[in-house]
Amino acid sequence: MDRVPNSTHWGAFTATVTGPGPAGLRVEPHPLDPDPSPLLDNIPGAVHHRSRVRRPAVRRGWLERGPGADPARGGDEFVEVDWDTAASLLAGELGRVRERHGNSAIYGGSYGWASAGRFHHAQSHLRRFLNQIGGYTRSVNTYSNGTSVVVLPHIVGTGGAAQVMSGGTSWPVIARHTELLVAFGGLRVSNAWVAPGGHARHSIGAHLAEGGGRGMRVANFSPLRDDLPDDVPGDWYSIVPGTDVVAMLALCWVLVDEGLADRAFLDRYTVGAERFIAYLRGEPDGQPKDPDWAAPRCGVPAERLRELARAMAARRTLMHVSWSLQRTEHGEQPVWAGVALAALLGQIGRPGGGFGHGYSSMADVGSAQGRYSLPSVRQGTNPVTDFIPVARISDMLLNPGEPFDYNGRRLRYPDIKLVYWVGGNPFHHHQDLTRLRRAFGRPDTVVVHEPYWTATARHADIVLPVTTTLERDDLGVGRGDSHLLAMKRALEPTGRDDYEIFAELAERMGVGKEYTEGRTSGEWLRHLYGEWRERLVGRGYDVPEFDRFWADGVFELPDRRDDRVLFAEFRADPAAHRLDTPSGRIELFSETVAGFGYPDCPGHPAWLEPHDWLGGPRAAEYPLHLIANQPATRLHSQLDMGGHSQGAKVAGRESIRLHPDDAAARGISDGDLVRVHNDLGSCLAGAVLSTDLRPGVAQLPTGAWFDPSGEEVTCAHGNPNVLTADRGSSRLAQGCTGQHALVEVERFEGEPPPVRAFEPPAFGEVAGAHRVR
Ligand code: PGD
Repeated sequence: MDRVPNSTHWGAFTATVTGPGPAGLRVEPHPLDPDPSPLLDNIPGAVHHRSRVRRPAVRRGWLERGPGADPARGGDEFVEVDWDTAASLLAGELGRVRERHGNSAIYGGSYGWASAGRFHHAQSHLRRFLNQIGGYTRSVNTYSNGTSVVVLPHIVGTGGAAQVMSGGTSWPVIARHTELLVAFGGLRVSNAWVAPGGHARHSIGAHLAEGGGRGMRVANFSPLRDDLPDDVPGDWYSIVPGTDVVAMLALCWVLVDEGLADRAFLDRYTVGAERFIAYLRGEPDGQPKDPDWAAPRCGVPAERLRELARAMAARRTLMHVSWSLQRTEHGEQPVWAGVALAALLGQIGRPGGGFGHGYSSMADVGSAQGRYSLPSVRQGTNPVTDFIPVARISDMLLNPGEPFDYNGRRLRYPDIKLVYWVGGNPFHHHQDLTRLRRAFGRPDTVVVHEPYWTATARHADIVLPVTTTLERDDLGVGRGDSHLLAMKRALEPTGRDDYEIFAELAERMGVGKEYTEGRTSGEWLRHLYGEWRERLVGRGYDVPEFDRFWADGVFELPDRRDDRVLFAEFRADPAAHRLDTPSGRIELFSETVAGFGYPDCPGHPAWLEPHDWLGGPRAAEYPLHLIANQPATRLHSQLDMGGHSQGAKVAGRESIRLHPDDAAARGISDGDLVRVHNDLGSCLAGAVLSTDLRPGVAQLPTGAWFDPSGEEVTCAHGNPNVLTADRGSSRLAQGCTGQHALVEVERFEGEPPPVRAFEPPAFGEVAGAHRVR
């Protein structure tokens, strides 16, 4: 067979099928990509893996007793049924819930990354279908940057926030102009392999090399030295986790104290600087936020902070905050303090200076590509107004009818009877998985479409097998991407496409024609491409017809903006390009936020102690600060059974990095099996010792498939979300705070439970009925 193009969130590739099984599938980086990601190596071992869902399956307890709350969810066996039975059970249950409880009792928030591909985007189809049957309770924001997208509009306006989040100053400008890149949260290149929908050409390494070659230095503020690649010229500021705001406030204090703050910039482009400066000086609380105050809290010596502040004022400086910092309790504060620090420097709107957010959190941030809409399936309108901030899923399921705060509003959790999840793995992504298990026991019915028997599929009542991208045709392009790719089917399908499943359900529920608009999948691809092509041709671009594009396999997108500078227009003329904040300027003090009266998010950037940090009382019992960051060997939990991900496991478990001093104090050697625990739960992991961590810090990435099958530990495989607290960032954003937890680690003695995360569940039968035909 020929090499055919395809794509993932972590890059484009070609597939060649020479025979059955993993040995007969060759996956190679797409020739377009100058710096492909090693995550592609996970594909061959995963697509044929025994953990694939092969047939529709219904939980035995649900089949026998019918819908209802059930703590057995997640531990029960399944009964495989034919498609017709599954569809009729599901259509019947959707009808029952709508009739008896109304559409707001259906939770279709269904967060997750699903797969690349513009047409077969699982959540788009779920929403389109649910909207056509009367709507659903939705979720807002993401686990990635759900705190920033709420706080930034208060600081730089909704439009300004969109500019920050959708790309900011482009990388080529940074490479050419930035002299000092102060990177709070570092620049972890493995995160930048990934962008939603894919990224055809990975180029961040090249931009960093260009900047470094010109003399740009990076100040890496992180508890992890290797949050900055070795070959990038820079300095490590080994910071106590969760204290970035402390260091930022001290840098601000030095700028003010030494007369280095740009007063003219503050007067012309900001409001609230005086209130913020009064806080820095300690007027409200008697505590100046100077480097001597900061050093014992954040672990960076006072003199280094002073020197850095002076260097920042003397050079073209980009003040950068990674998304990881806002995935914490009080995650609003590092974002706001970062903008405040950049404002004091007065370089916002200048090439290579100012503020940046999320460079190296995702491949598309800083992309030079022009922004225009991509081919998309229309989702329709949702008549149900109920929603939750996405990370409040357990709260909602456990507390129906209870009030909660969000961004100045007091809302109530709806009473959910049916949870419908596609393209996501909450038993990977959510915090405090023990609590999530309890929450998943509450609804009447849980439905999941999945290619794999993930923990989420195991916690469902009705599981429908879906195809992977290698088993269907699609259009591949991410935000800020350089190319549109033909994603061509290479393998026979296992399961069905989400589209086919919803088309069948829609037909049974009387909205078949509305859902499909009479098109097959192939016709949809042509239709979406055609609509999109027309829009681009209308803007004067030359775009080939579908058949030409499909035969070529790739189309280079037009309109690169190598010179984009965040807030350049606002700087040039702040009256003509007002920000859409109440003042029209950058708000260093926000009357709006102050007016909400949230003690956990006051009206200006501030240091607020989180529950989990090494300077707090919890550290006496749990003295190691765990960083639960993004894995470098897979995307989230996807393809954890693949070769590249498995290659980094230690003793078959996820590897936890420990500083040698911390390990020695606990009698732990490299390669030992350890038990990581706190008051929320415990997991097993394999120890890897490294001086790239600050002492007192441990690092266990997310994404090891949750395995609650052992008796002794909450997860036998090493999923850190059994240790993270299910707590919103604050009442303002209610964002995910999974990045941090305090823990203790000990050697695991005795016979460890086997890892069963990738074994399909037990299958049984229910007398006579519902057999696979
Ligand atoms: P994925 O593993 O990508 O994780 O959480 P997310 O739920 O997105 O899950 C996607 C699932 O979709 C996979 O199980 C995959 O098999 C399935 N899938 C793929 N293609 C298809 C398809 O075509 N159809 C269907 N129906 N299913 C499909 C990620 C989330 O985790 C994110 S974005 C972040 S940033 C968070 N980060 C952290 C963190 O930093 N620290 C902690 N502790 N926790 C986090 N959780 C969050």
